[in-house]
Amino acid sequence: MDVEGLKKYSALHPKPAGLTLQYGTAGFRSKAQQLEHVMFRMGMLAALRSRATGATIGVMVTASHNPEEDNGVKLVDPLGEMLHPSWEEYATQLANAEDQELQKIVTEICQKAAVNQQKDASVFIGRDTRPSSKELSQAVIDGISVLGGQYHDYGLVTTPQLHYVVCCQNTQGQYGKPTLEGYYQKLSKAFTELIKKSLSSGEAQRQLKIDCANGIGALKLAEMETYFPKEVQIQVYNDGTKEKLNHLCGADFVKVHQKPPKGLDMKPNESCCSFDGDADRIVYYYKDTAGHFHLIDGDKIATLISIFLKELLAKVGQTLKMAVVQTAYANGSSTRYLEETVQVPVYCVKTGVKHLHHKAQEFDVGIYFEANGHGTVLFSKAAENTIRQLAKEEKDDAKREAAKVLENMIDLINQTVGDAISDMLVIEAILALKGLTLQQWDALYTDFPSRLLKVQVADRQVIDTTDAERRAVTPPGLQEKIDALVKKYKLSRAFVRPSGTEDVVRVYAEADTQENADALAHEVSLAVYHLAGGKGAPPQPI
Ligand code: 16G
Ligand code: ZN
Repeated sequence: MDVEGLKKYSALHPKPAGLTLQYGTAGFRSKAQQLEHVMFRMGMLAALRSRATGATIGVMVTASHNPEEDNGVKLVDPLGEMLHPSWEEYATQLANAEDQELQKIVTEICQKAAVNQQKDASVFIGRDTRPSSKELSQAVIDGISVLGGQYHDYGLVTTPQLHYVVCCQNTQGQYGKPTLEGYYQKLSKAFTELIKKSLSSGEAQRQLKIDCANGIGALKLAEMETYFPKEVQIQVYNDGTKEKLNHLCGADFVKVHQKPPKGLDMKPNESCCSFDGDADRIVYYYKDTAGHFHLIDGDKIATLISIFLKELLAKVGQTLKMAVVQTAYANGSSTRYLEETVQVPVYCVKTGVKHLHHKAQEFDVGIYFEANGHGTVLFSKAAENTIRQLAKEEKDDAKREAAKVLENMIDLINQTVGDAISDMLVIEAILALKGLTLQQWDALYTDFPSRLLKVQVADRQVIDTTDAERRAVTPPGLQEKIDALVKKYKLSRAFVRPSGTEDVVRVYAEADTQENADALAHEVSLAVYHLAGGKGAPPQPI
């Protein structure tokens, strides 16, 4: 280790005294000015992780749907997955070390994780459009360089694009070319082939309005435009030239507030969707002729994809094991519809992409979506090989054609992580092939009324949960109280969990009517406030 270099560079990126941060579900997130040292150190950690795995590691500088003033960083593992949990702890240790302890902590990590410091290290870097991102990614570069690592800076990319290029690089091109051009070509080729099939069955031109949250999605859609088939017309709104990132727009805003974003004029029955700030989430919506807003969230996206893939798998005559993975936030109506009508097994896991991804890997075809619009589909290697072979060699025309559609779906889906651009193309292709309007898609099932609230407590970690966060184990008495409250309402369900990204406890409730869902959520909030050390004034009724 270049000890002098380390001293010099860490002095350039000093840690503010007394600041401790934790590598959580979304990596590190904070106000941008507090993050320079974290970026420098995550550059170092990526170099170490690269040496430990013998592969290229990704570093993405973004705070996703958070306000423009925030920023964040997360590491991407060799196959484009989230950083392995055992290294999250090293990330936290390194980020919180005092400047003079850095060398010692690096040596400790190398010992614990058996990192050979003589090996080559290779890191890919990407960043979102935040004003602070460029400088912060320079700090990442300093961290990689100080430990003698090589890097490639992709500059402005969506989070899923960075995951994609990392995966391509480490699979020797099997997943595609590790360039943005390679990404655009792969997706657009698959999409064009799918769309052509729908056009031959008489589908009209498709139109879609996209709210890009004033973020990176707008830039990347513009780059991709030349690759799109002309049959699909997209209009980009909130492209970042006028307004602030994520301000009153984007997938998170639309989902949380259940209303259209600012800056997108929506006529009745027009198809619209929103990306989030780093383009790894998507939700759809429309306004009906009476002016009512209809949100089509991640649960309904998972449902559409499940129906489509199940039909195709039946057509190719393969008994591949398919399942849907959700979190406790999935609307109960979606779970019921998937299990009873689509007849696909549904699993519930803890909040956070890594948990969903991990579970989905257990199946031949694992579809996972969070209600907030983050999700994708994973195909096992064996399933993929079978499908590709059938698409090439199957004698039965109908079966072969179905296998070809599946093959294009495999190529269109970004299997490394949820990807708004890829998901949008998947959805558009399915709607076109099935000849479905947004209204018909929306009508598959009706969401149960629900309410999501936040409660402030002194220490949110006093709440410990089990059963994929659906039951509280501590503080004592809380779950019993929730059970009693839930019993008061019909078709009801409620759970509480400490947020992984904000200093609050989240409360979720469903019931037969909106009034009842609101009342139940409020009563559960009061129970949390009283039993888990509420801060400030007690929660008010909605
Ligand atoms: C992070 C997670 C997201 C989850 C959200 C929950 C990743 C990449 N992102 O944004 O999946 O839905 O946190 O936030 O895992 P919460 O813990 O504050 O409710
Ligand atoms: Zn995001």
